Amino acid sequence: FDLDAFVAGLPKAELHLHIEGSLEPELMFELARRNGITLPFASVEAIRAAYAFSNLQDFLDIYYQGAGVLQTERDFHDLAMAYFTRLNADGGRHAEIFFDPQTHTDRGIPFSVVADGLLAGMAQAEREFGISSKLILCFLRHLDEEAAFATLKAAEPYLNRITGVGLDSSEVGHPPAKFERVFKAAGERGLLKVAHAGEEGPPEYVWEALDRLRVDRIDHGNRSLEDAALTARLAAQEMTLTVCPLSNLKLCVVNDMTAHPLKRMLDLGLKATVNSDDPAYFGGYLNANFVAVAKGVGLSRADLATLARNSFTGSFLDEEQVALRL
Ligand code: ES4
Ligand code: ZN
Repeated sequence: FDLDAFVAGLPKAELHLHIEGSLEPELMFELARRNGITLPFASVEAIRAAYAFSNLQDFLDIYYQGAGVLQTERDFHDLAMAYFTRLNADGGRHAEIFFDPQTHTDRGIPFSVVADGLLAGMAQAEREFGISSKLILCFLRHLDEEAAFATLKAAEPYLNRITGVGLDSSEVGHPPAKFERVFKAAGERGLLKVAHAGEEGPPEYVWEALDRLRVDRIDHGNRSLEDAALTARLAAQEMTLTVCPLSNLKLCVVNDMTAHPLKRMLDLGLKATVNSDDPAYFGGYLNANFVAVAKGVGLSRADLATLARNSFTGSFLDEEQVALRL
């Protein structure tokens, strides 16, 4: 069958997308020029050539550097619209977008500038493309619990427009339990909860995300497959995993796409979804991720339809909104 056309034709939602990771080198240059910032790269090609990573930290170092060009509300609005334009071209109907407020507030950009810009982009995407979206505030796990609490406080005026909290950045050495109290506080404020777990970290971090953070989804979750009791728990609970194939390849979480665990996840009855993570850095948006993993591990049309369906039933849309989009 025509894989590209089949994937393009599936209605899809994206559940694991860092908006700062959708900053393409072309827009990075434009924003640098607009804001009078000198980039340490001579050209778009030189930026792309620097995107060779051997692990998560290699990537994070360059990703936080790139985010430095984002200064104004308009910058965040433009960033969001550039992403939604790509999602629309891929047949995406809904997105739940991560943002990292600490990356910006720590360099003097107010929380309101970030949030107002992103929310304006989300409203425009709804008007122009009919794409719905939700915002998930991620805490940077390499920073301390106190900084996460300060971020939750800064978000207070926006909590009616923020759907949930997440946990991202350097995983190993920063277990979910470090953020147990701030996740509890977020839950008490009515926020849903997700956490990156089992990307580079061990299965124990996935157990902790479930039992101590009480998350509603697991982001990545790859290393869950090392623990049969854990995969049984995830399957029984119908826990959604937001899997990111091209990210896993670029960050050397898998050595080759033929070794990607997605097919095994589906065969174990896990509720997996396909997502792009940081598409500007990892070489492809939503459909490219579907196609790459489908070719790598040999997914059937039924598998692809299951993955696309899971992206809606695993989303934070209510049942009526899911039914309208399926
Ligand atoms: C991330 Cl791939 C990945 N893992 C953890 N944190 C992140 N932040 C942005 N992309
Ligand atoms: Zn991620």
